[in-house]
Amino acid sequence: MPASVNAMLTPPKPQSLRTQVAIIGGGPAGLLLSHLLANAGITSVIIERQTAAHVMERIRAGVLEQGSVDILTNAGLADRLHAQGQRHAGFALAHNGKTCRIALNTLANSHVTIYGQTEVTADLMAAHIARNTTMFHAARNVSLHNLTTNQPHVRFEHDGDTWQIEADFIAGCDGFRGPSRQAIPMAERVEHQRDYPFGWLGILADVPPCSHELIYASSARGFALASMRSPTRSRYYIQFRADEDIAQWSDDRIWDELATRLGPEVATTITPGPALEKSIAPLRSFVCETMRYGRLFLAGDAAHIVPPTGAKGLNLALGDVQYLATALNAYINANNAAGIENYAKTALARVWKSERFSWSLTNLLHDLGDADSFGKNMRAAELDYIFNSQAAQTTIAENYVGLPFDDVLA
Ligand code: RFL
Ligand code: PHB
Repeated sequence: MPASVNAMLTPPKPQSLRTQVAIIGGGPAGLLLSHLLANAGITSVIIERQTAAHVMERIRAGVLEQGSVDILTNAGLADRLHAQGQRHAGFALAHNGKTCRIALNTLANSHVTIYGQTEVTADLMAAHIARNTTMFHAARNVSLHNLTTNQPHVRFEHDGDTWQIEADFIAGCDGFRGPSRQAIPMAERVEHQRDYPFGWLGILADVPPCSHELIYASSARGFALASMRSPTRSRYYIQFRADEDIAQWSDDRIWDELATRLGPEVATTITPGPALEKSIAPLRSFVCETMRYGRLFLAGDAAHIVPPTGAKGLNLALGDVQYLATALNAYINANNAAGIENYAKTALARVWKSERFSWSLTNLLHDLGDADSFGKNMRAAELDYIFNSQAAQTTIAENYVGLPFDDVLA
């Protein structure tokens, strides 16, 4: 990171600050929330555990729903997204050498946009640097206090100093492992969780994608996904047992495995190349009920996790933030408390539907390691049904492009 950027990120002293909304976590959810609040004339401070460079280097998601594109466009953040994002009107499901195209445009009258989370984060960071938002990076020992009073605060250590941020509200945008959710007493929250005995091994390479649309493949050797970032950059994933060691997977072995799992026809179109990045991610479904405790509101991965099969995680995070910014704006600028009262219920209703879709697509397409043959036959029958039923394809298309938003103020 250039020194000039670092200088702009350095917050002003003294060690105590007052703001309207203290935002814990400077990933996509926290960065977007701060931006939407600033657009409504509301001040915020972002407190992030990692360095700015680390946040901007994360690879992660690649698929934006049109609802997410609209949120970013209305926020004035989408110039590069519109110039560089690729619109996809469909994607393919593959099974036993056959493929079925899910036509998003004809079945759900919409599409998705391929634009990496890395790029979304870069656009958000650029907007904050231009705005000179107060952001603390590399913050340590972040803790939340007085959440059920009208004067909550956040404490942390930064650069050898202890800071206290006094706020009217705190937004917990600190991902699955952050402190915000843990600050809600156990008696006030219920956590619902499903772990899967496998993860994904992802590979990023500067080679042309094997197909102009994404391919989600169910094979006898497990799931594989062919995705992309641009016409010259590919992103692939394979299902990976939880007890496997990434060191055993050379680039060549991954390319061979992808060719086997994606099937002989697709295999001829795969261009292998050296990995720019290789990583593993566990798969998990998780929902925290509630998403509000006093003056603390959770958004994004801090409140819920979906397995990446449905491409929903980032989209849900941006959706929560849209609801939360609307709710805080109505309260702070128009003295209307409906949004902050409705936030958890409205957001969770949408979250549960995306949880259902991500869970069902994960179960359908992965090798679940069943002890008997029944589950395997159920999955094969369901895929066969989907391949031959427009009604089933429509259900998938409708969920994949993103479900509608409710009015959080209603
Ligand atoms: P993030 O991105 O985890 O950001 C949380 C931020 O909080 C910081 N933090 C703390 N800050 C202060 N104090 C602490 N103690 C803190 N602890 C943590 C973290 O450093 C971080 O900067 O959550 P956010 O903003 O809610 O965004 C969520 C998305 O990142 C996530 O849902 C997606 O990446 C999920 N996901 C996908 N989503 C999609 O919509 N489409 C996709 O195609 C898609 N593909 C994926 C994915 C996630 C993947 N992995 C790696 C889990 C593919 C993969 C492989
Ligand atoms: C990705 O390109 O990283 C990606 C695409 C679709 C998914 C998950 C990840 O479902």
